[in-house]
Amino acid sequence: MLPGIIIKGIGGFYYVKTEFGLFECKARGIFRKDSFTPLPGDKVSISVSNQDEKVGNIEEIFPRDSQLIRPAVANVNQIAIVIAIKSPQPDFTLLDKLLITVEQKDISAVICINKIDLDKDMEYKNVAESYQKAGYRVLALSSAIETGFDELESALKDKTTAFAGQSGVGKSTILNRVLDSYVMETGKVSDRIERGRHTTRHAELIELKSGGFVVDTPGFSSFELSGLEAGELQNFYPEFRQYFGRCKFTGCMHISEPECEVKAALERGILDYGRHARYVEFCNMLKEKQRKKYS
Ligand SMILES: Nc1nc2c(ncn2[C@@H]2O[C@H](COP(=O)(O)OP(=O)(O)OP(=O)(O)O)[C@@H](O)[C@H]2O)c(=O)[nH]1
Ligand SMILES: [Mg+2]
Ligand SMILES: [Zn+2]
Repeated sequence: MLPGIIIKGIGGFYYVKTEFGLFECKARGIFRKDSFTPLPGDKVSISVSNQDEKVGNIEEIFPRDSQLIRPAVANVNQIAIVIAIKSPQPDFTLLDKLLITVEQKDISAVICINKIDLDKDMEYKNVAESYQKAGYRVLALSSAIETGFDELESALKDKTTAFAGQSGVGKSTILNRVLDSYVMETGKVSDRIERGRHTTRHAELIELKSGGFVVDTPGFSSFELSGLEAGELQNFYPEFRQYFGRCKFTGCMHISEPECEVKAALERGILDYGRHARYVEFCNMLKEKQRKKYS
């Protein structure tokens, strides 16, 4: 038995990276019977059926530390959330929802503010500060003027990082630069369709020379928070945690309660207003959802 990691799956075959190279594998029938699908990122052990042709079978899949749904990838331990400072304008609602989801999955996040070449007024510094206050690692990048890549490369080293974010923010361009070769399709979706190119992509782990893997993901424009209630939302704001248990009311939601430490920190400028305002918005949205469900 040989340990390995599934890099990608196409048409019933799984490509497994091992210390003896890449093997083309089939999954044993037992997985199909349990309707359990192996995913890219899965740690597996394979039996080799042909050493020369590098063919084998997946015999065992080890428990997953994490699982992303869209795209389906296992064992991602970091999400790089990419926003563009301009073109398209940053969507902070989307960014905060992504951060909440990442916190729910207990995966770490790094925020990449891209296209800073377009940012004549250096607005990105304010954005960076808001999220640094929340405890996040923030990188400023531009593929156009080749800046920020040393920091990005050190953030990626030895991790399995999925790149996520709105369409057109530059995820694939960043990855092509990091991988030092043209691997990902870039450009506007409409251009790709006009060129008649095949746009559906399978999630694939791509190995970095310096160690670690990256996964590109197709962009999206919105999604709904799921699997949480309004009362729990605060748990997914790392910057609120230090105030837990210090507000006057037990179960304080930090919205309109008196003697709230989170709001006091907001007034002192320690916490970011925008982050809090969107938190209130999400809370109301989740409450409304709960109300509809139980009425
Ligand atoms: N000015 C500027 N343009 C950039 C930069 N990075 C990417 N772009 C452009 O932005 C457009 C979108 O880039 P992509 O890398 O395809 O964006 P994506 O996030 O992968 O988009 P989807 O795959 O649709 O989710 C392309 O036209 C790029 O040339 C940058 O640093 N500066
Ligand atoms: Mg892309
Ligand atoms: Zn409070």
